[in-house]
Order: sequence, then structure tokens, then C-alpha cells
Amino acid sequence: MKTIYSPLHAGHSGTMELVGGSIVPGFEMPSRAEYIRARAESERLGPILPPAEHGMEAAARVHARDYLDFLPTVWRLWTESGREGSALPYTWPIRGLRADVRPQTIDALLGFYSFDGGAPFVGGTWTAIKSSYDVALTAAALVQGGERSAFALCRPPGHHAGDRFMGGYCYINNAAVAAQWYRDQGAKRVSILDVDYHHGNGTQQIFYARGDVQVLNLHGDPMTEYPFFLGHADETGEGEGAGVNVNYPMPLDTGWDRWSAALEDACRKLAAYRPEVVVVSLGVDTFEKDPISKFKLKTEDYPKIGQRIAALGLPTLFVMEGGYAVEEIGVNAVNVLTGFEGD
Ligand code: Q9C
Ligand code: ZN
Repeated sequence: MKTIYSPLHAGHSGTMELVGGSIVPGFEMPSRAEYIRARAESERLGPILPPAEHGMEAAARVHARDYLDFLPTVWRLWTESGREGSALPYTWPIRGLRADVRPQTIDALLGFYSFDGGAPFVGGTWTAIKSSYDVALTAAALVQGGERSAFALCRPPGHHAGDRFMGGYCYINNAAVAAQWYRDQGAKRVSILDVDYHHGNGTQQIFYARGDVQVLNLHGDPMTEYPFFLGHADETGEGEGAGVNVNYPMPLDTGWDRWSAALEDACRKLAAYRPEVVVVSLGVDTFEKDPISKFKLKTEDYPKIGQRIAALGLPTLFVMEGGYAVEEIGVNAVNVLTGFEGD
């Protein structure tokens, strides 16, 4: 399997985030992608290739233009207003406030275009976001071109980003962009299987009323786990998308037995949908030693995830999402991919 990787992710570094009342160094750090790249290399997963540059048209198929236009301007607006450190929002237009009026100053715009304070900007952030998007589309094209699978080593991740908002370390929803791109290339139906520990609220929001992109999510129960406000089992889609969104919220301490039963059910629903291509939102923050998550998957479980997905017998694009046990992230992520390939 080919891996698409860009070193430009590394400029998105030194971010800070709010955890339990303290501002601390961001868990979503550059070494994550480097551990994965190194492991793909040492396991001889396949060639590691750079992305081709893409225009923003494919992003505009799932994100609002005004949101996409805002992202490259954030750091300039932030520094022009005399700030240092990570650009972060602190006010959001929730229930009872006006979300229909676009404000004019950077602090307000950051809140207007986000759902939490978990998507910081530093000087290299936009370049990293753009490289991650290019990685996703370049890998997507390999599968479109006839390869059975490809690995988009995306950083930053994407599945929390919705049509007009960032959050949870995510800015452009790489998996959603790729799924839409397959549709635009002629695929009649596409499935997104999200195995990240956190619910992919952005992906669900983007496709919720659509019947042409199935979204299946396995994740920590939002009653007690981030992102808290989406991901319940009764969210099954609406309109044309009725029945095409499937959530598997699971309790803390979920291990392989329960998690793999959910994966089995998801894979059956996926097969019944008969997609032409599968996009896997590949998070490995389900790992027992993940510092911000509460599932109990073990390193030896990850190849079994890949094997089950391979058994679907469908062209498959893997898009990297979360995973914060940095030293083990490479082994766990690549285990899914080698499991898929059957070695
Ligand atoms: N600031 C992904 O795995 N944690 N995102 C919030 C308090 C947010 C995870 C902690 C976790 C986001 C792609
Ligand atoms: Zn996650």
C-alpha cells in the first residue's frame, strides 16, 4: 500500500489547548505523523510519496466558501491584532445568540467558525492544513486509479470539522472531501467508516441529509465523552439520508470484544449499502494507553481491524485521524494497514 505524506505538517507545532482548567501543550503534535511515517517505512508498507498540490474546489464541495476563505487569513489577522501564541476562540454563538451575522474581528470570527477551543492556529497551521488536504486527495486518486487501497497520512486530522466550523484539532474534513471527490468522479455510493475514539461529528453533519454517502461511527458515548453534543444512537440521518447514518456509542473501558462486535455490525451495514469505495477515518486513540481516551484496545487488536475491513473486498482509502499515545501510534496505525494487506 502506498502512503502519501508531506513534511509540511510540521509547521503546525507548539500549539496549546485548554485541558481541565489549564493551558497545556497540545496533544495533537508533529511527532505523531513522524512516528507513523517511520513505522510505515520500517515495516515496508510500501512507497512513501509526496502529495500533488490541489486547488480548493474539492474542499468547496463540502465546506462553505466563506469558511475556506477565512482559514488562510487567521494567523495574519491574529498577529496584526498584536497577539502571540496560539490563535484560539473564546466566545461562540450558541442558543440565544446570533449565528446568522458574520462578525468582523478575529476573536469573534474564530468563535463564529468553530464549535470548541480545540483547533488552535500557529504560524504554520494553514500550510499544514493545506498539505493534509493535498495528502488526502492525492491518496484518494491512487484508489480511483485502480489501487486496492492507499494511506493518506493526514495531519492535522479532519473528522470533527463540519461544513462551516473547525474544532477538536480539525480544520478541513479530509475524509469528507475524499468521499465527495469519489462521488464527483462518478461513484454512486461511498461509505465512511470512522473508527476514531471520538465521534466524527463533522463528517456526520456534512452528510446527514444525504443518501449517497453512508456514515458509520464507532466511538465513546457522547453522554460522557468529547464531542459531547453529537454521536447518539438515535441519530440515523434525515430526508434522503434517513437510515444512512449509523452511530455506535460505547461506554468507557470498552475493549476488543464489545468494540469488535460493533465493527462487525457496521461492516454488515456497510456491505448491505453496496458502496463503490470505502473511506476509513483511521484514529487509533482507541488504544488502552491513549492519554485522552478511555477504550482498551491493544496493539495486537489493530491488525484485526484491518483484516475485517479487507474482508469487505472494496477499494479502500485510509485517512489518518486521531491517536495520542505518540510512541505507539506508528505501530498501531500501521498494524491496521498491514492487517488489511494480510501479512
Ligand atoms: N481541550 C481527534 O481525535 N479534547 N480529536 C479536548 C480539552 C479534544 C480529538 C480536551 C479531543 C479531540 C481527531
Ligand atoms: Zn479522536
